[in-house]
Amino acid sequence: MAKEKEHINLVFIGHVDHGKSTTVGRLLFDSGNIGEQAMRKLKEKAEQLGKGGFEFAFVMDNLKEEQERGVTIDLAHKRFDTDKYYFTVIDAPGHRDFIKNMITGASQADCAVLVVAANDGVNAQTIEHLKLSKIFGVGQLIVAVNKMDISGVDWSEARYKEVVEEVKKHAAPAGWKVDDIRFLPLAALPGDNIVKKTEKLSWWDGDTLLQAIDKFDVPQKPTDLPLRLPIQDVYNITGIGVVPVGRIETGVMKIGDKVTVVPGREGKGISGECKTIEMHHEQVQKAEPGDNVGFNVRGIGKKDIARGDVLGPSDNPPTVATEFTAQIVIMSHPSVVTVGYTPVFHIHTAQVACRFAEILKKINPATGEEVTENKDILRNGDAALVRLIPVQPLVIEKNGEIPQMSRFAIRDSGTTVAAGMCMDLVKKEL
Ligand SMILES: Nc1nc2c(ncn2[C@@H]2O[C@H](COP(=O)(O)OP(=O)(O)OP(=O)(O)O)[C@@H](O)[C@H]2O)c(=O)[nH]1
Ligand SMILES: [Mg+2]
Repeated sequence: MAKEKEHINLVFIGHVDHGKSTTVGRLLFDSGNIGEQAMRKLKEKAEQLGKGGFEFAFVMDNLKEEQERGVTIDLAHKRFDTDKYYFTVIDAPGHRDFIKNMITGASQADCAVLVVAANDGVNAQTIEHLKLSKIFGVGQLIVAVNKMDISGVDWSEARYKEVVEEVKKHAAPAGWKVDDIRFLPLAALPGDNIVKKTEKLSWWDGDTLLQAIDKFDVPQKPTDLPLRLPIQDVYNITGIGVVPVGRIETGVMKIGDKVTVVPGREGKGISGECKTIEMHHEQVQKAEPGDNVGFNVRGIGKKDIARGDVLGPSDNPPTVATEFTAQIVIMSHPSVVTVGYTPVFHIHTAQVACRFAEILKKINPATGEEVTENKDILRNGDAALVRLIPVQPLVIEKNGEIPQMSRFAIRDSGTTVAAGMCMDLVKKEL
């Protein structure tokens, strides 16, 4: 069997209306991933709705409301193949009302393309997305300066350079290494420099968007970090016994390993030896990050562990926290967040209520500066450093040590109200 192409999750982010969906639609169409016929239908539909020019955006914006309003609301995923990679392209919304969908998209992605309209330049959500993509673990970034055709920009190299400098200025405080970001100009609507080079940008001798995304590095599997395997479910299978299942976040699991699952039913952890590992119904000797596995551990019964527990090596078991400090962003809370608030936190496979014990610092997300007024009240858009107390034992790790196990979403009344990551914690001795 031929080796499968490497897979990359790629999210398109940026300010509302800067042309993310149009860029994705163009990329799919110009590379032959969407037929002429389908494209003609979308064009007719866009014209019927009085949204001429949105036909490429409609490739990703499939919802009726999205098409009528000409704005992306929810995430759309599409498979897209180049000679080198197989991408899952994720088109995120730019409008700030739908930021939680953007965050979900960013947390699923390895790499991002930040689309910035040349006429508009850096805008509120350009800055916010630079930050959120970094917070939620996007590793590599391309900045596409779009709408180079638009009147007033007229393919100007000087304007392109201005926008590049503007983005660089905001990328550094958001945590990006500016020298690692790649920049390129394009015009998504007419289709210049997406797949085809263009004479209109005669001064540009760099990559097209397609060439640029093919130069992403394959995301590294965090095999050098300690093993962390959040349990998704536990089955009892005749002939094998108890089979917990889950996806390996970090590290490597091998048959014969001495492993410990925490907190476990008793809250003290439970240990055993890994006897079998199964993936896609086949027995394997070892499993790595990203692998979904079922396994059997001698010494662990069905009642001993449950969803939300985490498995690790017995000599370096996962951390159970009695409290933790986190950096959070409030995204869409119906009112305000204050001390005492106890919503449900979603961390790996765990769902645990945590109480806001203290607001340590309120931060202006646009500048990163501390805000001193109304320090005790957090509203939508606010960032903060807070101290949190889980109401029951919770496995979480510091972002500086195992970032994959540090990120969480806070949900309340069916929506994501905030997101964040653990910066420090008080460890429970088991
Ligand atoms: N002139 C010009 N217009 C463009 C270009 N790319 C996109 N547009 C227009 O910009 C508008 C917004 O395009 P979208 O692709 O929906 O923008 P978006 O970033 O996906 O918007 P949201 O998802 O709602 O944040 C549409 O009218 C497009 O036709 C371009 O290269 N040149
Ligand atoms: Mg869109």
